[in-house]
Amino acid sequence: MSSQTLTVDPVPRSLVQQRPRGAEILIQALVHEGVESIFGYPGGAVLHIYDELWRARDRITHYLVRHEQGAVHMAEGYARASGRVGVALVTSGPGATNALTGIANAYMDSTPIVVITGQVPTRLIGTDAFQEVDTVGITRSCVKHNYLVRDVRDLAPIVHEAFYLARRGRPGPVVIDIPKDVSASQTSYSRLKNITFPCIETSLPPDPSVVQTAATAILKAERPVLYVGGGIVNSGAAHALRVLAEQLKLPVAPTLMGLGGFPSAHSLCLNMLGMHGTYAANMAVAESDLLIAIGVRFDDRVTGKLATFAPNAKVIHIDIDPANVGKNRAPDISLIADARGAIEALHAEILMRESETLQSLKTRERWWTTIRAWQREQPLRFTGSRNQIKPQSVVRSLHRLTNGNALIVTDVGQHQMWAAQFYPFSRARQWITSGGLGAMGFGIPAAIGAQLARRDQLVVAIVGDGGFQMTNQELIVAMQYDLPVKVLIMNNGYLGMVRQWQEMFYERTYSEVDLSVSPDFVKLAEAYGALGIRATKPEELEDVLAKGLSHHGVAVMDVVVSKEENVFPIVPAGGNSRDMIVGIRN
Ligand SMILES: Cc1ncc(C[n+]2csc(CCOP(=O)(O)OP(=O)(O)O)c2C)c(N)n1
Repeated sequence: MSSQTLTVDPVPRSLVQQRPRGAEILIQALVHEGVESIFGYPGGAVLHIYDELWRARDRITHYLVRHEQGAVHMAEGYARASGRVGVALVTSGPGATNALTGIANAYMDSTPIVVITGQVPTRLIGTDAFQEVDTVGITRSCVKHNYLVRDVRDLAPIVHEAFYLARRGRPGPVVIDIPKDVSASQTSYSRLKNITFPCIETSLPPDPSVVQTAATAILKAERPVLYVGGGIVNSGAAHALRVLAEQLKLPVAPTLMGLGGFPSAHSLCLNMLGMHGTYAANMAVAESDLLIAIGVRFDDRVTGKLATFAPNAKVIHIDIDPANVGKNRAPDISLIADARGAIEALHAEILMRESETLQSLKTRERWWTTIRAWQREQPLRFTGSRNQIKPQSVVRSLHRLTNGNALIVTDVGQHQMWAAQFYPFSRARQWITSGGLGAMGFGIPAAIGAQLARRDQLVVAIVGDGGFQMTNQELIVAMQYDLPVKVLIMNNGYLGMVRQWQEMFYERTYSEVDLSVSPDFVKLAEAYGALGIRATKPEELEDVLAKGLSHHGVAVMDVVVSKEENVFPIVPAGGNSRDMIVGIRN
């Protein structure tokens, strides 16, 4: 454990003289952190904060969401698209509980956000006061850190520490719970001193002796695979990864969260691995003798049955978070370091070993022959149709019409997997999805947050007809603040992913997955003032997509797709690559 010193800007003299109240100190600290946007929803416990926010509206823009879950997902989308810390502000009690899904989602996907929650006055805490919940207790297991601010003098240091913790090392959500009397009380405020606090994540450069051992293992391996995840995106390691992969012709298998961290169309890319991964990626991992795991956590959606995952492989695990290493699979070599620094160190070490590199490249040829055969044998494919729109072809058309450049945000379900499979990504932060938590309702608000962060990009939210009905109320936020997201509904009339499992593993007992009674999504879009258009036949698809994508404002494209399409390949839960079902149905 090391000690870290954090230097923060002092609070201006003017504030010291005026004895500002907590709410003003909070806003000032947020301004110092560079916050320009807050997604939030007011209530009794945060009235002082909203009062100050109004006064500070030329420095911080507040985006009034329509449900607190939306606020946190917007903060996540903003953070994931920009690499900055997203901020959400909600009231006590129901505000905090509504925010919980987003907080848990950010925790699972290592997204840096700060969530400020109001709390009942300190004297009422523990009395079951109106709108009281134990926010610190409720969020404990799904935050990187949380605070209950009991004294206004602690407020500014806590805010700065919260931002530091949210973005540092493995990023994640930090909650600051502020009782109403703390935001109201004034303090004579002296200059902030440096803050020192213990820190478990290392910022040291990667251990050179471990780098050497890892380089040796990589150079000696006959069937290595780079298994890379969201850590590549978070640490800005995409370029370094590409250099290393090309240096040794290493096959790259990204996780769902790692998509975009390595170009999907690159000849070394095997595309996604895991439950709905490609045959080649899953077979390569199954047959590999060395897994170079970077910024990943051996999630069960990747490993299936852990005991039989990559059974013959040695594992090098590189991660900034020591808690991640060895959690699910004991590594042979572990390197606790930032992904980018570690990859660059490996590259430099390998550069010095010319003859071993040549030898390694020779052995790689045989491995690639095997991999290419798998790719030829079982490419990603689907059966086309003349009278029904196939969901996979929707993604292919979207890719073509956006020149592969759109920032894609998805909800959760079959459409999410088809987007991951059929939209080749060319850059980091081009793909935003709810991976670890799999939270339906993520897509629309996250896309709105991403659009705010990247006004220069075309942002497309791909959602199912189920997920659309969870958070479509946030479309009015996109309208109100002129954030022209495009929403593509893959409308199959079912909770498709659940229906697929019921078809495959529950003898087609379709229990409570029928969504044929749904609102008219085109009219609903129009009710929000957005463009609403629909495609029901294959010949309408490209026109509808082209019209929706080129619309200047918010557009909702309701694409009615074949109802009982399945996502393949699929490795049944708890199985392994040998149980993979690749079959396509006609
Ligand atoms: C909040 C939440 N509730 C339930 C689930 C379980 N779940 C996973 S996928 C899915 C179906 C999604 O249906 P839809 O949004 O229509 O997308 P599709 O699978 O049809 O593409 C459900 C219910 C979930 N992931 N999140």
